[in-house]
Amino acid sequence: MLDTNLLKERYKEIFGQEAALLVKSPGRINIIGEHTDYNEGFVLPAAIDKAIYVAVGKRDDDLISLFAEDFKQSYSVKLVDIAPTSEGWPNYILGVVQQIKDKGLSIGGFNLYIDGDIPLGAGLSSSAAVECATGYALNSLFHLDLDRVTIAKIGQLAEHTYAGVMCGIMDQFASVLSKADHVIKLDCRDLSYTYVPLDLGNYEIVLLNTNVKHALASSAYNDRRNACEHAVKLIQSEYPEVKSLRDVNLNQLELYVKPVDPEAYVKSKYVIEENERLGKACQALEKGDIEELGRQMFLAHTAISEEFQVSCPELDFLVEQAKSFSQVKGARMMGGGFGGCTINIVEKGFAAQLVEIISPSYKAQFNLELTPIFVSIANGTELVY
Ligand code: GAF
Repeated sequence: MLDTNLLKERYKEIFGQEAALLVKSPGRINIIGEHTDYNEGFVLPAAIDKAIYVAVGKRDDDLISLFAEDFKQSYSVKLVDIAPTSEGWPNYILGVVQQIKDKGLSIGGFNLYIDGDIPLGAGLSSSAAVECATGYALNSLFHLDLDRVTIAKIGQLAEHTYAGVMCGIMDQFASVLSKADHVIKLDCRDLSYTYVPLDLGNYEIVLLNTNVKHALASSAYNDRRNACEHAVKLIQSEYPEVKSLRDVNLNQLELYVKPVDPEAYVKSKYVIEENERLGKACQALEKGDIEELGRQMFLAHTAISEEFQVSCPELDFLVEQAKSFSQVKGARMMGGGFGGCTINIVEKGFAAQLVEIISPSYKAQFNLELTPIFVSIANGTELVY
């Protein structure tokens, strides 16, 4: 948690005015269910106690003036002139402004200061947290009357249009709608959801950060989405009522996709089976059956690595190592893939030892540090003041 008084002071130093309000929007974990969201399947995410903080205040002119503490960089643009920028980080804010404009809602110039404690590039959805913190802050500042689900959708569209990643809704939804000590079982088809208590008994969640950031992750992500959509198109020629992989069964894949596009077949099969694994894992969690929950997570990793192919040697190594400890009940790569963290279900008190044992061989093999990240499960976006 960042010192919010310090954030207030920094805002004042930079913009020469008091911030009108400060909003906090968290990063997320996901227990199981990757690359299922944009296929109208299920996900099981939860917000964590690491967040993006956004302080805002109105201006008298029509300028948007931004400052990012992480990069010690500012960026200004007139409200009428906003467009994607090669600067990178402002896109997550400007994309949200664009969506608000596109809805015909009226906003004016504003100052926005941004800081956070979500490790960047670790697959914990810092970009979604930026979008959601911005959406929530502008909603409050300009009295736009947007509900939480709409703020999440605005964040997702900002990612599509200004960051070029055709993501699903999971990250933004988790950032805005999470509830402490619960995971969200979210149906990405109609956005209906239930909160499931995250009670792991004698176990806890430990993230292991590979410290790998894959440069091509966004294009590979979009490729996977295209492969899934191609499979749907092939099936639609026989079954026009099919809308997404959610409506497809393995038999249809086998008949209409496998012979034409074997790669789309394997990837789509992964998605269908991942939804099934999520169902089993969620039931296990509700029954307190941590063994079964962990088993589904290990199976999910093998499938996403071998079939969906968005893992990397570093993630595979960490999951393989985790399997050799009876104190680790489950592990898998988390998020979009190609780097970031594994999520591990570890016996309480064992995490430090686990990291101590794995770190030297990880370093020897990949010349990278292994960083454990301990998280607790937090509420979604909130107004700090
Ligand atoms: C990224 C995306 F942003 C999510 O929408 C989701 O698809 C995830 O990768 C994979 O499950 O975090």
